[in-house]
Amino acid sequence: MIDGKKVLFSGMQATGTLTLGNYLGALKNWVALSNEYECFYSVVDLHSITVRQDAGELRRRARNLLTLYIAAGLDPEKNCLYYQSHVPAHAELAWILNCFTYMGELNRMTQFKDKASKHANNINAGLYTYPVLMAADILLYQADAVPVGKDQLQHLEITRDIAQRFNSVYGDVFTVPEPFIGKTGAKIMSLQEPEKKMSKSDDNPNASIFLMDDPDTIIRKFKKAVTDMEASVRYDAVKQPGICNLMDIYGSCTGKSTAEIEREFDGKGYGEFKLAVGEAVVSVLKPVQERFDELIRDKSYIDTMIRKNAEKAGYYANKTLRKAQKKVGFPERVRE
Ligand code: ATP
Ligand code: LTN
Repeated sequence: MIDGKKVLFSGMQATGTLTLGNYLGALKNWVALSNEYECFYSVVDLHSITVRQDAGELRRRARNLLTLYIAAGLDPEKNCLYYQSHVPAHAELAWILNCFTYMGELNRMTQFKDKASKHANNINAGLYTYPVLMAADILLYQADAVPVGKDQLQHLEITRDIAQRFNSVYGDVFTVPEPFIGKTGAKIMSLQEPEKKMSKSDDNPNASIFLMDDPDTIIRKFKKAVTDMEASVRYDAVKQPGICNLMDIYGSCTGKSTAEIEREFDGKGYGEFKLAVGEAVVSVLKPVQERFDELIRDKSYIDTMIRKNAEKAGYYANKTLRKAQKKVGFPERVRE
């Protein structure tokens, strides 16, 4: 608890251009939850270097991502928006937690298996212990809730196991966090292969909608989206995975339920439906894009918020870090 409010932590990597999946599955929920909780939202740049990055490009993307957090509606006065690399406690706690995590647990992580097969020439130890760093992120702030898309549930589960293991040895050091999955948009699928999740790192640009795509591009990509054989807008995950995905996107952008969408497009063709989905997405993304364009020019505003929020994050993170260090037996620092 901070000032009587429950704590919420989440983070994103600046390893590509954000997709509609990141927005509907994560960022949109972050904004919705930001009044109710004391929120920490990080740009997790330590995680990003588990795959090779161009340094200048990573720096540029990380700044864009922090700016996008604000553009999407997160007030940096109320929410702590910061770079993970500005708070060394993340790496320090991760080391301690590494010593409370079993290789057997890490071997089961599906994201590791996916990324290892994609980057077969660079299966580094950081990629392997990625979930431990993620556990450190969350536990440092004593987070009660962690809003993520479904793909991150396994990492939340291991975070809870590590916290419980540490607590069972040393008493109540860490809050055991709960995942928070939004009702809609939890897993937005690729527009070209609806059995795969929409991903920043997909090689086919038509598979993903990027947050900065202009309206014409968005409409064009939806027109090209893979649909099914049934020729009706009906929610049937087995027969119509493509249409279900488009219905999820439409529902998430308009707030309409599946039944309402089926009624709205009863007797209408895929073409009309796809256009409506495209238009709904354009109207959700346009205000975010406009605000981003304004903010990115205001260098001193962004710099000030980066400095202030890194201090705030550091304050809370260090409190927990000191507690954990003391428990495992590191000596107190002698002050003059
Ligand atoms: P990559 O595709 O490069 O592995 P990513 O798109 O999964 O990256 P992350 O930074 O790992 O991006 O994820 C940021 C947040 O967005 C996480 O909470 C994740 O669960 C969520 N998310 C990512 N893709 C989707 C998706 N297709 N649908 C819903 N949520 C998603
Ligand atoms: N692993 C996450 C990003 C991430 C995260 C976190 C999410 C790093 N640390 C802490 C929630 C809480 C991802 O790949 N989406």
